[in-house]
Amino acid sequence: MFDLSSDPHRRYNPLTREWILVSPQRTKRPWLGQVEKVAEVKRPAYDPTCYLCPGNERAGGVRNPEYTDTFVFDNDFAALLPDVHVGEYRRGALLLARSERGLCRVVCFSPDHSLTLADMPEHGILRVVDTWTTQYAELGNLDWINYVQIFENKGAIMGCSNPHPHGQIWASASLPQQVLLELHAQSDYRADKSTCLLCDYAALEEKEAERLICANADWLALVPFWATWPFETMVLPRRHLAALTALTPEECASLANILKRLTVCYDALFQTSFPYTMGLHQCPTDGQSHAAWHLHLHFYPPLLRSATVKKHMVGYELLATPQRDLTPEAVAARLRALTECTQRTK
Ligand code: H2U
Ligand code: ZN
Repeated sequence: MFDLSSDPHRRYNPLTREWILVSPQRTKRPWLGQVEKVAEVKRPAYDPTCYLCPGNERAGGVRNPEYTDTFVFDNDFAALLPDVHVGEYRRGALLLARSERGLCRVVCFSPDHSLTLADMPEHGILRVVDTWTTQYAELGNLDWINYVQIFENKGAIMGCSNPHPHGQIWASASLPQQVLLELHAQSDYRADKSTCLLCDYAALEEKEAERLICANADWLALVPFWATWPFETMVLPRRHLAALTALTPEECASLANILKRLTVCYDALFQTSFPYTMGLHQCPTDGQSHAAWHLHLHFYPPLLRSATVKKHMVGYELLATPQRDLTPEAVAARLRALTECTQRTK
């Protein structure tokens, strides 16, 4: 009898239409690598050398205001620029390049240098959600911006340059690769079944319960059946909606609640400030209706078995297909147990 918890198998990701390899039998193999305990230094609430703290000078000489809430500014080293030479480079069927326009911003989540999202009170996280919403609306309303990517890189291991709580926004004229994959998959699913892919998926996961981590009246946090990263999760609204701008004030507050619970449980997993890349997948802002689009958030954490041992996407994974040993069900059970613990100690 084929058993997902012990037999090697492939799983299908219906959002990107990619496959991953799952090898649960390998979790029994001995581990000879090192596991180190990391000493976490308590950071001050204000760091005079931090370029994101209120009142400090950034590279290029601009000084941050004495902000007391969230704070957004144009990235001084933007990857995308609004004014570019427009053009195309083409050599036969093989060499193709196109100019790209865009805007990049940095979002400080709090003036307090010592915090992370997990440390912030729910009302503070709600201010971050509100800021994301305003930014998505403002950037998305520019007629030449067709997609707004909001994300956070957390932890030095993820390439984050500064521990001050902050995220980024990259808004572009083109629809990026991952977004196009998800857009086509969601649109085709709707055309085929007349229902929404992620509405159907949320209902299924709620019924099966095996991969759920935590939930509230409006949101589910779960380990996707097709998760690639060991502790990857997804946050889904129960209601079919395309972007933060469609949320009610209650749904904004309950999103803050789910983000708090998920990030606290992540920190509890390896007793470390848990690194990740997280981001919102919202509807493209290209003026089309995209009725099939269902807002969701992805968390892609790099850690595998401790605060220092990370998962490497190498070898077979680069050349063939991503692979994981721990099953999404086993991971969900661990994270769920931790949310229960952290709830109890609250
Ligand atoms: P990361 O920590 O995820 O690298 O984000 C910080 C961003 O802040 C990064 O994109 C920008 C960098 O370009 N930055 C400024 O805009 N001004 C500065 O003075 C330093 C860093
Ligand atoms: Zn700071």
